[in-house]
Amino acid sequence: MLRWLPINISSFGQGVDNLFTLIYWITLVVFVLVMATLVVFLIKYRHREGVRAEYIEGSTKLEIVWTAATTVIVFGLAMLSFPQWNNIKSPSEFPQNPDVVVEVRAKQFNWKVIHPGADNEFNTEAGLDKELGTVDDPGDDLKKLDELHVPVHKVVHVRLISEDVIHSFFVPELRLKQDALPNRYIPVWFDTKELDVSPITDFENVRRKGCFTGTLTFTDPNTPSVTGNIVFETDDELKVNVDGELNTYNKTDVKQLDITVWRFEIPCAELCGLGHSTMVGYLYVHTQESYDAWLTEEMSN
Ligand SMILES: [Cu+2]
Repeated sequence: MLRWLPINISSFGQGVDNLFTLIYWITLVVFVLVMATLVVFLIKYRHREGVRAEYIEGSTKLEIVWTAATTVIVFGLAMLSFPQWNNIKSPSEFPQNPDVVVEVRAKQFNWKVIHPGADNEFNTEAGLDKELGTVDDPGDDLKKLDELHVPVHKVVHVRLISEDVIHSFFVPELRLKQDALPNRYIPVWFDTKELDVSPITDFENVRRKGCFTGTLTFTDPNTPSVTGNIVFETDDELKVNVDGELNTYNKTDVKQLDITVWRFEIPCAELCGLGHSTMVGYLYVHTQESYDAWLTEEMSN
C-alpha cells in the first residue's frame, strides 16, 4: 500500500489500490533501468580523441525481447484490470437491490443531489406532478446542493447526469471516478464497506479518516463529553463546532471519539469552465441511526 494514497472506504477500493501499486512498481523499475542505461551509455560512448563512431542498424534480437516484454506486461495488466473494471463499471455486475438510490446532477459549478424520498421515484417534487405540473402529487423529492448523504456499509446506486458540459464525479476515498455527460444517465454504484466505524483512540489525522460529526470523551472524568463537527485539525488540536461555537480541544485531553458522520470531498475532476476549481461537494456517510434522523428531519422541513 502506498502511504500517500487517501484512505479507502469502498468495497472495491482495495482491488484498485493493488493494481495501482503493481503499476507503480513496474513503472518505477522500468524508469530506473532506462535511466541507468542512459547514464551508462552516456559515459561509455562519450567522445574520445581518435575513436570513431560506429554505424549500427539495430538489433533484431533486442527488438523482439522488448516488444515481447512490453506485450506481456500490458496484457497481464489488462487481464488483471478486467474483473475490477466490470465490478465497478458494468451495470449488469452491480449489486442488485440497492439500499439507497440517488440522482446526482452536475451543473457549472455544483453537484445537485436528489434523494427520491419515500415513494422511491425521482421528479416528484412536492406540489409538482412530473407530467401535468399539477399540485395533486404529494411528491417528496429531497433536493440538496453539494451534499450527498448515505448510510454507512450500504449499497448505493447513483444516477449521474450533467445539465451542461462534461463534469467528472470523483470521490478519491471511494476510488470512484465517473464522467457526467449531458443528456445521458450513467449508472454508478458504491458501498462504503471498508469505512472503519469503531471508536477512535488514535487522534492522528482524524480528518484524513473522514471524521466529521462525533462525540468527544475526555480523559478527565469530570469533563463532560461534547458532540459537534470536527472542522479543523492541527498536530495537537481539534477544532470542533459545537452548536455554532468553535471550541479547541487538545488531543492529549481526548480519550475517545465516537463518530456518527464521516465527510469526504467530491471534487469535479474534469475541467468544466472558469469555476471548475470551486466545484466541490461532500459525501456524508452516516451511521444508520444518524441517517434515519437526518432523513426524518429533512423530510419534515
Ligand atoms: Cu465540473
